[in-house]
Amino acid sequence: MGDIEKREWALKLAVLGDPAVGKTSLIDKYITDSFRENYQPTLGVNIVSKDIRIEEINSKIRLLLWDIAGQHKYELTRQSFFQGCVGALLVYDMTRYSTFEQISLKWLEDFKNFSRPDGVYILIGNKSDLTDSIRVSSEEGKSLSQKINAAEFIETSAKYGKNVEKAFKKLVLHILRKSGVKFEIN
Ligand code: G3D
Ligand code: MG
Repeated sequence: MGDIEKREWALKLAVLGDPAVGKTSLIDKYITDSFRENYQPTLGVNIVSKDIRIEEINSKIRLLLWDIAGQHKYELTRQSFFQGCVGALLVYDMTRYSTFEQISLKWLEDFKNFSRPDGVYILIGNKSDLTDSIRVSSEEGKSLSQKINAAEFIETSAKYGKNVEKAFKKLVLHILRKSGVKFEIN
């Protein structure tokens, strides 16, 4: 099988959303127990890399996950933040409605304006474990994801790791498929 594995990819992905929605927690949960390299914040972002295998297409992929470290600095550097970015997780906090509204008002706009025109994004409602404080229903999330043409809608809990791996994996699969690689996404 070794010689069949000829593709190697590096994908730059952004994790976007208002402060404290759980962007860094999602990334931390995702890369725990895996090889990781931390680049110290320079331009107001944290960049973390993770190497994964995608069995569906027998390929190795290096993910570069870009995480906003400071809101203000991000405003100044967002053009370089998005340069070469092929996908994003658009994250809101299910317990704070304003973070949900900011997805279409701000984060999707930025992604569309500054990243590649064929960029792929998934809508993420995070903190699904806080069941008593949920202010954004699953129906509203689903409905927004359809309205904005998100590739998927996934509710996650970074705290308990629920659907975290799935969210990143799906984003990668949708990007690969959009780039012309043929396989099924279940
Ligand atoms: P950010 O990177 O988007 O700014 P963080 O957000 O990852 O720093 O998370 C902000 C706060 O939300 C943190 O709490 C973090 O523990 C919490 N949080 C993130 N994801 C979840 C989740 O899925 N469930 C719950 N219950 N909490 C979550 P603190 O108190 O450390 O500020
Ligand atoms: Mg953070």
